[in-house]
Amino acid sequence: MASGAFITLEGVEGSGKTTQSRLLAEWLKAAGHRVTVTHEPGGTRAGQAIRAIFLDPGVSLEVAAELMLVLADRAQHVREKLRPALDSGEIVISDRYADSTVAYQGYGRGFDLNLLRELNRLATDNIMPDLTIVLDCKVATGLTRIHDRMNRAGDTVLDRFEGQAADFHGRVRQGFLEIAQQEPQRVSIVNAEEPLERVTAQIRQRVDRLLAGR
Ligand code: T5A
Repeated sequence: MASGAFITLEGVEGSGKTTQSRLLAEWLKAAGHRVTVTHEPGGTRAGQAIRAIFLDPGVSLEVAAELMLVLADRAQHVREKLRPALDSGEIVISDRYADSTVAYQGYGRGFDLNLLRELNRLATDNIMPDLTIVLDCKVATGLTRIHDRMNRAGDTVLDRFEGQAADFHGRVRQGFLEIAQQEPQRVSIVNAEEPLERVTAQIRQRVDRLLAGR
């Protein structure tokens, strides 16, 4: 049985997961916790290779192949990184995890949700987060942030998911909201339209509650 705490951040593109994962880790470390920050896909060496194919807009993938890739990434990630860190008592923060598969490949691509839950069970080895924060914002807000970030970096190429139509991203957003509705004990929604500091404060409040109850 894992003894650390497992926190995931989920949400649509550009909702602020990467930024908030970093800020949360800094805050927890300053409070004396041992923390691992990681992400999916790509949290391991094998995962980095998978991520490169998974996101490459020049690679055409059948949706079943897309699903298998992200599950392979997770299976490796859990066994190589997440479980050892949790077993050693660390707080693990993952930028995306199993809920992303339900939202993107289930609600977005149309895969059977029960089948995805079974496959997730295999990939995760039954390790589920103690707390999941869904950073919820309008699809347009997130995509505008991505475009602004790309402009600042002089980047012009959207990845395979960023380039999907708005209705795909709308279904993904709906997926996250429904997951939160189905599992209110684990999943908490934070309004990611709010200014950065306000979002950070909301996340800290929920993490404080989790840690106080342990
Ligand atoms: N995927 C993944 C699946 O299809 N199935 C799966 O099972 C899994 C695990 C991963 C892709 O893979 C798909 C989903 C994804 O499409 P990725 O590159 O890891 O791709 O992309 P994302 O996880 O979507 O991460 P992004 O970097 O695109 O977005 P973030 O992390 O949500 O946003 P962040 O923190 O980088 O912020 C974006 C910009 O907005 C600003 C930041 O400063 C930054 O410039 N920002 C704010 N601005 C104003 N107000 C706020 N509150 C802000 N918060 C952040």
